[in-house]
Parts: sequence; C-alpha cells; structure tokens
Amino acid sequence: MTTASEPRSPAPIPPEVAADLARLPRERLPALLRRMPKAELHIHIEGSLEPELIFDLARRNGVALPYPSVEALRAAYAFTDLQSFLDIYYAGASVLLQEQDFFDMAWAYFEKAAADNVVRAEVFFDPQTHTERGVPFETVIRGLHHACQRAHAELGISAQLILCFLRHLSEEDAFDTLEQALPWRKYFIGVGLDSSEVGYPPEKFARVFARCRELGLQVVAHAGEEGPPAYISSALDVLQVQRIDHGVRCLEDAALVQRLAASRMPLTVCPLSNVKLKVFERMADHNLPALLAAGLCATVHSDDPAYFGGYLNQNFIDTFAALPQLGATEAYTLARNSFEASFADERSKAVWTAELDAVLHTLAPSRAPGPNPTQDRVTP
Ligand code: ES4
Ligand code: ZN
Repeated sequence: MTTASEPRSPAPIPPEVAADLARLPRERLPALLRRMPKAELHIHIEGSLEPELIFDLARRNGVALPYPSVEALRAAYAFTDLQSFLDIYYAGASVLLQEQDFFDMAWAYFEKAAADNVVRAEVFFDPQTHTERGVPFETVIRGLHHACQRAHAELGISAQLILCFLRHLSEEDAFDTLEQALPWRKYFIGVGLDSSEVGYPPEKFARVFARCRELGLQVVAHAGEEGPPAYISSALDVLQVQRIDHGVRCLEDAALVQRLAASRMPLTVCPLSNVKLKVFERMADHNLPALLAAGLCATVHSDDPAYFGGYLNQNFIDTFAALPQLGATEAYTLARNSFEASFADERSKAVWTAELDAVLHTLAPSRAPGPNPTQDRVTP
C-alpha cells in the first residue's frame, strides 16, 4: 500500500526524449507549448464564463446586470487581490439559472480546451454559488455533466467534475451540499476547497473531508495561494489531500518543500491568476522555475481564464516568455507532471505520454545523418 509519506520519484526522461529535448531550438518552444497534449487540473468552470456569454445569458434569463456593456464589465476586471476578484466572479455567475446555461458555459470552455490540446480536464464547480440563489443542485450538475459527456464524444477530451466547497461558508453548509450531491455521486470524482483563503484554514473542514474520503472521493484543496505555508501543511495533515491547488507559498518553508517533493505532491500552479491577483507583481517574478528546480511536481493551469487573460496555452506562452530559465525540458516536465497528477487511469496516462513524446519528436529537427556505409564505399 502507498502512504503519503513514502518517498516517490518522478518517471525518468527516456534517452530518446532527452535527445529530442536537447535538439529543440528555442524558437520552436512556443509550438511545443501549444501542441503538447496536457491535462487541465485547475479550472473553475464559473471562471470560464466570458463577458459576452454573461450578457447573452442575462438577456435570455431576464437578469439585470450592474454593467451597461460587455466593455464596461471587462473594464471592471482590475483586481487588487483574491477577494476583489471573487466579488466580481460571484456576481458574474448570477446569470446562470437553467440547465442549458450550465451546459453552454461548460461547452464553450471545452471548445477552447480542445484548441489548446487539453486531453484531460478535471473541472471544478461551485454548487453553493448556485444553490444559495435557489438554483437546484440537479440543474447545475446535469448541465455540466452533459457537457463533459459531449466533450468526450465530440472533442476526445476525458472530462470529469470536482465539487468545490466554499471555505467562507460553514462546514455545516458543506455537509448540506454533500448531502444534495450524493444522489449524483457518479457525476463527480472528487471534492475541493476554494474561495477566500486567509482566515478560513483547512481545519474548518476536517469532518466533511473525512466523510468525503470515506465515500471514496478524491480530495484536493486550495492552499498557499494567499494563505501561509501552514495552510498547506494542514491541508496535507488534516484534510489528507492528494493535490494542493496553487501552493506557491510553500517555498517559504524549506521542510515543507522537502516533504512535498519527497511525496511527489502535485501543486497546480496558475501563473496568469497569480499575476492578476497580485500574488506576484510581474510574471518575471513568478516562482515556477524555483518550484521545478526544487524537484516539486508543479503543473500549470488556468484557474479562471475568462477573468485572468487567457486559457491554458496562454498561461504556458506568457510564463515561458517571461522566464528564460524555462526551456523545453521544463515544458515537457510540466506536461508529464499534469498527467502524473491527474486522477485518470494509468492506461490513459501512458497513451497521452506517448502522444506527448510523438509531438516533441515531430518538432525536434532530425538527427544529423550518421556515417553511411554505401557512401563510404569507393566505387570503381
Ligand atoms: C478562485 Cl483564484 C481562486 N482562488 C480561490 N478560490 C477561487 N474560486 C475561483 N477562483
Ligand atoms: Zn483556483
């Protein structure tokens, strides 16, 4: 049996892959980033709601918006911290009322994900944002599930849902949400913890997460985005999570870094989000290179792409453009880490890894021809 404390190592990079990585010229790095198959493990589906769709749904549902136009709404996306974003994010979600609305939102996301070569998506949703407004849980999950099914059938994306509890609400409220979700147990693979972090430590949700683990659900939690490294430690110790969402503040605690690296605990890092919410002032200040250099299983994701300036490929492109320490080996490692960190079955992971290796091989210039015996032969 595997335990969380058992040391684990990353799969080594095979020599043929290492040779392709070494030959890839820097100018082909953007093509590699775009064309790599990858897993999206940190996307809030409500954060994929584009202003145009917010306005369409408001019109369709007769909801009044406090902004006169798409442009005015977009202009309000100037955040100073996590809370300033969440206020606008929850307001945007208020246009979602019918099952079709949830389907339309998720389908629009999956079309974008397919264009970014996402082969696996583990999608967060926030039921309490909707049930609090009187939208039945069933309406939310039916619409999202239908979009996941269609994403698999029509786009070849393996898509699953993860239910997030809002940490600014009570544990009792989370238990109540879990109760409403259980008839739909087959429609989601796990639970997460999101919303305002500072002042709402993981300990608050110890009992509901214990219940979720008993039910066989996968468990993840946001920690160490704005909150201190101690929140990462308690997400591990108290909630016994299998991934940390964000986790970038772990570098403030060397012993924690050791622990995360030794256990290959994934950190689902969202670079554009971190810059927009001022976790880092500029992309050039992001600690992703340091996380990778420390041997951590970091991955790159998009968080709330409609609000933070781009989807998955944009996160990769902007991050690598601003951080010259990141090259082809880091790109490959991030894609591999995304499969390793996903909750998909091992067979699917092996298929995606082989596809990744094939994309890299196509982009790497072919080897210089070796000595050819027929050419060396002296013809009379
Ligand atoms: C979130 Cl960036 C972020 N952090 C915490 N909770 C969230 N919910 C949606 N986006
Ligand atoms: Zn998030």
